[in-house]
Amino acid sequence: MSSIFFKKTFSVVALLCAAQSAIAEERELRATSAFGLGTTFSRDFESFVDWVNKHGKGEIQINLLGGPEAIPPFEQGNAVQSGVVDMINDTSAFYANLVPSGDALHLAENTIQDQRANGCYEQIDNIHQTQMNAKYLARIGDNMPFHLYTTELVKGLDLSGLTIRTTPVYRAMFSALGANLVRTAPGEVYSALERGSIDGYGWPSQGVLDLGWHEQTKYRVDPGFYQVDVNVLVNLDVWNSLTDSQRAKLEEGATWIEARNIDNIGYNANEYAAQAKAGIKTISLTGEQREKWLDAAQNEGWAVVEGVDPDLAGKLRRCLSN
Ligand code: 173
Repeated sequence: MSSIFFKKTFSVVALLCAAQSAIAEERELRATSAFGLGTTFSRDFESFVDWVNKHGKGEIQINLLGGPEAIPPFEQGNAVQSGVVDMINDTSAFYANLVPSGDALHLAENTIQDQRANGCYEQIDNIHQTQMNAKYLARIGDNMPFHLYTTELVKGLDLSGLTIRTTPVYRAMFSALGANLVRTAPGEVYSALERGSIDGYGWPSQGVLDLGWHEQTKYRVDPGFYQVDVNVLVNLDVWNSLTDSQRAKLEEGATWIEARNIDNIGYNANEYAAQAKAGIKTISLTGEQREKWLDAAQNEGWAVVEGVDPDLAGKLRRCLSN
């Protein structure tokens, strides 16, 4: 009798312990986004978070704390590096202070799927690990080019006399074409346009209407150039402290969200139509001007990365090209 009692007590205790250790094993990662929650460049990240929270129950969860109001956009790289947060959704242009060669990412002509297949992903991951103590988990934004948007009619390739809002993405190109540059976070663009302190801004194909900037924008210059990189990064110490299975779950979510990058082709078309409807006129560069515009984008862009690290620039250029 006493032995049955013992066995029963033992198994109840064992069960309780097992349940407790399962609970203890669930990890919660605290995350922020450099872009406003609910806006274009956070939406896919929010879908990724929902995916992980649904498929990672009992194992890994993500607590999305907020956007630029939680941590200023240009500070989020430092925050994930130091472990103030565990995960961020951010573009390399906003953490260029930490990973200067990250400027290569928006120069990519291929997709993250190509980069995973040709070994480029490992190199990019390695740069993030060594330079900013972060795991490069996912890239969102493929198939979305950047554009110049203005309040003035731009004639040809000459941007002299125009003050343009930039980030490191457009700096080298717009400066080579003669523009005066002001670097601002996205949150300051609307009021800068309203005040007339800028005559235009660089921004991707998507998101202008989302932010209400169409009210202050007259023109978009075509063609677009480069390719958006919005990256999901995880503090490296946190990444290393996860179990294999927790890491695998996050990687599965990364593959899932990256597979949706292809949808951007259709979204771009919708966005251009919506911009036209909102009164934004297109300035289309053609022929030689078009070639020079695109050449300025690529050549000036790569010159920056070569200036940071010529050897690395060469390696990245090979694996980010078609
Ligand atoms: O213009 C920007 O703020 C910028 O560099 C960027 C990069 C990726 C997505 C959206 C904006």
